[in-house]
Amino acid sequence: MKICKTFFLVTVLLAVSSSNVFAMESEEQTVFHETTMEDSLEEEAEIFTMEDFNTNVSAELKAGMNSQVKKFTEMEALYATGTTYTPDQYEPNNNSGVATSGIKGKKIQANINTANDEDWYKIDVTQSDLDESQGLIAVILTDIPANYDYDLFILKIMSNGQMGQVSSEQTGNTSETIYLQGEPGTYYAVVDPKNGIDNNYSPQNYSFYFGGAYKNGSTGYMNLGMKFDFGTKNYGSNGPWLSPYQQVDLSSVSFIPDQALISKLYISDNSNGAYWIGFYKMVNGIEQMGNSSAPLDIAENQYLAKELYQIQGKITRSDGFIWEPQLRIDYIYPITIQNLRFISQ
Ligand SMILES: [Ca+2]
Ligand SMILES: [Ca+2]
Ligand SMILES: [Ca+2]
Repeated sequence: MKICKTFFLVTVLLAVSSSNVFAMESEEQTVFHETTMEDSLEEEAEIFTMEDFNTNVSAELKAGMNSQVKKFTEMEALYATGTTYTPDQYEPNNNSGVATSGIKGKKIQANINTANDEDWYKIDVTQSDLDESQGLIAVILTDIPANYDYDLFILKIMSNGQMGQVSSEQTGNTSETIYLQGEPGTYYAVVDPKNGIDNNYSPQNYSFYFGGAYKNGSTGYMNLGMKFDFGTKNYGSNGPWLSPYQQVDLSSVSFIPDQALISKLYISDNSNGAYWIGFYKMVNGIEQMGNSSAPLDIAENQYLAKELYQIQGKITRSDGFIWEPQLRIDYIYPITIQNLRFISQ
């Protein structure tokens, strides 16, 4: 990529120096028609007095100034009509020696704002980073401004000393996404405007992420507004009694990332504190004895978090016990363009 860019620049310089821009200089002399002051007088041409001249010119100038002159403050207004212009806080970073570090696992905003700009990022990946993300690294370049085309390159000195490179080079402002089976070490990521496109730079930001391909999240305990009123009952040897279920549909909520998998599922004991015997909490048929705050007994990372949840209680004796369960879902989710909004800046 670097070689291509340098070669391109050299080609342009050669093109400029080989064409003789002075060759077209004209040798013709401009010939003025000789009109004397006297001729003018004879032709009775309209002549302005010096005073008129001054007045007219200054009026024209004034009119011209008012209609054409732009103030510097208006230049900001031009940007304000589109996406707000923000300087690239990570500059200078135009080569590996000054590459920006400290961005691992974050979603950042930066921009390609001059013809020669390219943005280098340096990321040190550790074994524990990889352990947290199933060994996978995600690198995502998105929100590329409309009508521009930036590409994404990943470089790494491999253990044998050779340079490894992988790239994503979609056309247009299509997002660039690379998933890597990671190994510990130093990676360089480069956001590079595609060559051969005029004015391929913009003050508008792109978004960039380099980090684990999976992240953890949690809904926290959610009050579902459910009440299970078991009344005053003693089923004794006839029990236990199974309540009707109540359900909550989380299959299309926006506060849980798409494709999230349940890592741990909790159902709380919240209640009015009345006496009970033999109380069991149930979520989609998974049972847990009352007074347990442990996660439910389900396999980790195998069930979709965005699901329909059916909740029931089972009880042997109730002295007016009312259960008001809260549900908590801990999950793991893949870093995709859609899910980037869950990543902090
Ligand atoms: Ca930049
Ligand atoms: Ca740069
Ligand atoms: Ca591209």
